[in-house]
Amino acid sequence: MGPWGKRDDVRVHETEPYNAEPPPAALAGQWLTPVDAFYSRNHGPVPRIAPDTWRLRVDGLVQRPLDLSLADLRDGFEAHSAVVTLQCAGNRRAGLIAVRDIPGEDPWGSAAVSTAEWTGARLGDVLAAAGVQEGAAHVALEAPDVSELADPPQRFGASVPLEKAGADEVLLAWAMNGEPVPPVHGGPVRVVVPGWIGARSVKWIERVTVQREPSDNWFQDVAYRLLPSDGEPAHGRGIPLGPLPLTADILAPEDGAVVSAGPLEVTGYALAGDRRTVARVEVSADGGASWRAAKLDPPIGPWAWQHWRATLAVPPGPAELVARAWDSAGTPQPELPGPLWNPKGYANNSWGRVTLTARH
Ligand SMILES: Nc1nc2c(c(=O)[nH]1)N[C@H]1C(S)=C(S)[C@@H](COP(=O)(O)O)O[C@H]1N2
Ligand SMILES: [Mo]
Repeated sequence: MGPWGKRDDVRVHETEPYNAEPPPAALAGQWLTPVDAFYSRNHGPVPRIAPDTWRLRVDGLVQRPLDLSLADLRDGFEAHSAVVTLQCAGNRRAGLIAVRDIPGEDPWGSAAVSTAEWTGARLGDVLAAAGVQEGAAHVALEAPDVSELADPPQRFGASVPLEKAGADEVLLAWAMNGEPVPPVHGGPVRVVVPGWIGARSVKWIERVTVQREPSDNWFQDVAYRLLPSDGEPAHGRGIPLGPLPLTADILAPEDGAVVSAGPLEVTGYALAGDRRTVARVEVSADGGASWRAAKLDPPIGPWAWQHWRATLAVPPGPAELVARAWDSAGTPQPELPGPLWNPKGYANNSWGRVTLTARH
């Protein structure tokens, strides 16, 4: 087993800060991702926080600032569980780097996406206990991990508009797949913001501030923004990323695989954005010249991926597998990464592609 309890075969982009994704096939065909395969994205050292010393401060535009222990959170608020897929905004950046280089950012493949059952208190219930004041519009989330990658170096933070932060699905989670949230995934308590880019699901949450404006934290105000293709990161530039776009991708077979010619089982996932479901997935074994419908699992809940599978006839020789999805609003996935290229390499939701070789 590798660092932080991960499988030996995870692809480690960086050891410090720790950034790793599993082989895509480790995600295939199962709703819940085992913790040893769940991708992990960190911008600074992983803090070790003893559960009995953890505190959560709730302040800003509230009637009653709160200072909660883990016991206060567990005993004072109703517990809720939800199956939620987390996806990093940098998932599939490698496909954008293939279009044009993105210096200084890791070339994440197809597996910066994973699903767990999260259990915790609703952030909305905690905000209600504190009493949100008039004029509040955003909820800033702050963690203790200091990132040297930020300019200037600072703690990791984010903010979420009050409307989303207070929605039923947003959790202060203390359990992941029925076990205490492990340190690398934000234990003792992390925020889970379903349907939004992973960067808003702040780990090791220690301060929640209700305010008029979005957070001025570097990770909200500079990074995790969709810049114009000729733009440079700067304060307040670009579109702050929130809701995830529709994505479908192939998880097995893996890119570069050598398979037997003939019928081939292809599997993958599709994930619709905030408040949409996946309506259709099609798969091609000839680079998109011809398509077949994939068999799509029904949604397990509004915030989780849906897996799909199809059996395709693959003739001997090189082959390109392609997958594409539509969501419940009829929106198709974009075909190519080229027009999606952006300077920080976020939000590549183009058609899933895998090249392989079929042998007699
Ligand atoms: N405190 C803190 N929270 C954080 C991060 C971080 O570096 N520090 N990374 C964010 C990003 S970009 C992602 S994609 C998710 C990854 O969560 P995971 O490591 O549990 O998979 O955590 C988010 N929350
Ligand atoms: Mo991320």
